[in-house]
Amino acid sequence: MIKLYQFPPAFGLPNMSPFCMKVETYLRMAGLPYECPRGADLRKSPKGKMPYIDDNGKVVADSTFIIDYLKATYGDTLDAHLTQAQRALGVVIQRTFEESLYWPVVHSRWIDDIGFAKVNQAVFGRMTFPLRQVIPIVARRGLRKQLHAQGTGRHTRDEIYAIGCRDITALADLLGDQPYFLGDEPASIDATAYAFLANLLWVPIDLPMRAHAATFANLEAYCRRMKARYFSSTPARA
Ligand SMILES: N[C@@H](CCC(=O)N[C@@H](CS)C(=O)NCC(=O)O)C(=O)O
Repeated sequence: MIKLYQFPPAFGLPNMSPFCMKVETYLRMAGLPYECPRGADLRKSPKGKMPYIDDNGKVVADSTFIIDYLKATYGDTLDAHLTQAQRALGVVIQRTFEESLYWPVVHSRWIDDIGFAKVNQAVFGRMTFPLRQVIPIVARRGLRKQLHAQGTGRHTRDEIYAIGCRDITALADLLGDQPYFLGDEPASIDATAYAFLANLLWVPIDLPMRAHAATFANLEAYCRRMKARYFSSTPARA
């Protein structure tokens, strides 16, 4: 069975990492059985990030490469119906979530004191002294460095949330009144979209981007639709 290595569930979501939740959503959309071994360790990940999978000894890291591998190995039923233009739009939507919106989300969780108070408790709350004192500080410092290197960390808080809100508006307008991002049928891009939008709407960090996303009824309806279709059963945990 496919082993999906990822962070433990948090905030009532399968994962608070949108990249991990993307792969778990894809596995469910594609109907591929999987398990999530407990105690997944970032240090064992080939690329030092989550998620990665082990499929009978074949280890693949990075959510997009994992999905490419799963499509190549088990077939690609989800995207078979797409036109070239829809495939191109899927790539652009994916980049907006993963390369743009992701960074304001990271800021809201790890740098903004309001978000960090929640994340600190959810992620590190069960750690014991002295790790409970040290690890959150080290993790936060690491994320601050990443944000600075990527560039988002050089903007003001207002500028960062303006970038995030503009992405959210564009994505909500693109979805419009369609049931799924590329039309009437779900496609693999919906794994990314659901993972990011559920993490934005349903993680109780009350910052401008969440409030902004909540003004678009289609985004909430979309997340409910995806949840009902693919997560009516409890996520598999080994
Ligand atoms: N491009 C990667 C991104 C994965 C990623 O950034 N994962 C984050 C969690 S959202 C992570 O593992 N961060 C740990 C770290 O940077 O130390 C993918 O698509 O899987």
